[in-house]
Amino acid sequence: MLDESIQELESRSLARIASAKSPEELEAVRVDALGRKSGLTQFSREMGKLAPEERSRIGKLLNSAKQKLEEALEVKKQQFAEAALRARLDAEWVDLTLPAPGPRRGHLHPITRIQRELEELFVSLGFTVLDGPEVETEYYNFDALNIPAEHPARDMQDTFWLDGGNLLRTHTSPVQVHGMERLGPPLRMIAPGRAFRNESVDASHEHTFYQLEGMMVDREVSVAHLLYFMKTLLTAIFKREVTVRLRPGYFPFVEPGFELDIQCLICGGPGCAVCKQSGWVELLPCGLVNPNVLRMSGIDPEEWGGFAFGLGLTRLVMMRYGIDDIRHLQGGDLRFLEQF
Ligand code: FA5
Repeated sequence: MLDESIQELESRSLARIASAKSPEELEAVRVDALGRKSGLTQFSREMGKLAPEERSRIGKLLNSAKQKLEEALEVKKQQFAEAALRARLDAEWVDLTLPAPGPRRGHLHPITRIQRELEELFVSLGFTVLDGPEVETEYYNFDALNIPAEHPARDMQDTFWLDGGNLLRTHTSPVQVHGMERLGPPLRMIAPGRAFRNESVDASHEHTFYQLEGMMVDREVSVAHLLYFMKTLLTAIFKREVTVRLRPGYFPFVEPGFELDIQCLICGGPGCAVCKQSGWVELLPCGLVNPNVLRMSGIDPEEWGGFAFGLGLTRLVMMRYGIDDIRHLQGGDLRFLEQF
């Protein structure tokens, strides 16, 4: 009776071991066959009831069954371990002869790139690149540009005022004044940099954006000079024909003043969020320097004349790359920046 039960348990367990599909299944067989509560352990408890010669025979049978099961379990366990190792080696295979991937390189921000292109262009035309403070006094941002206190033009640019009466410059035009004061005529300068306005943000307006100021002061400067430089600038950046329109524009520091608009390159003309459905984008206000401005910076307007322009650099970058929302540019999202 007991012999048969032992043999039956042995062959059943061997079959289960052979067909086990996972280490967990194997462990379940081990517990059933050799564990404290089941299988062979049960039988060895019953041995006490047997006659001595029977006891030794059944004892040998039990030992041999136990040994065979332990061996079979061990062999199967090894097979699982080897299979796991093989799978890992396959998955984590590394070709040490492959060249290492290069280091991840950063690159220039599109605004910086266009700014540098423009700096190179203007330097080649005899202009000096100037830098100016972002925190300005009222005098440089407004008064010296012919915009005295109470002048309605102050409301054209919503200002971030700072404690103590200073402000974040609303445009790069104050650098014209620093340039005239420091260098005097004749003068050819550009000043790229940030401007700040306390206005609501949309697809084409940021509170912080880039402008590039330009100024030329010399004898006999005319609108023809101004237009020549504006055309040279746009051709250099777009490297193709772009449609522009010139219309009168009012800025207290130029007379006459113009707005140079570019046909929207995002929609091509029919209208979109960037051009506010108008088909045109304000890009390059400009004009001949108002004699008052020259005078205030110590330059005699009887002897000298000049032109000035205030390029919307951020908008130019949008047009050049077809960026349909200004907020992408300073949003800090690398997925956007990696496209350039
Ligand atoms: C000025 O800031 C004048 N200082 C420009 C100027 C200089 C005129 C010299 C004449 C002579 P305006 O406020 O229009 O002008 O701004 C100039 C350009 O900056 C705009 O055409 C536009 O392209 C850009 N700009 C203005 N406000 C924003 C804004 N909130 N976000 C992005 N770009 C802006």
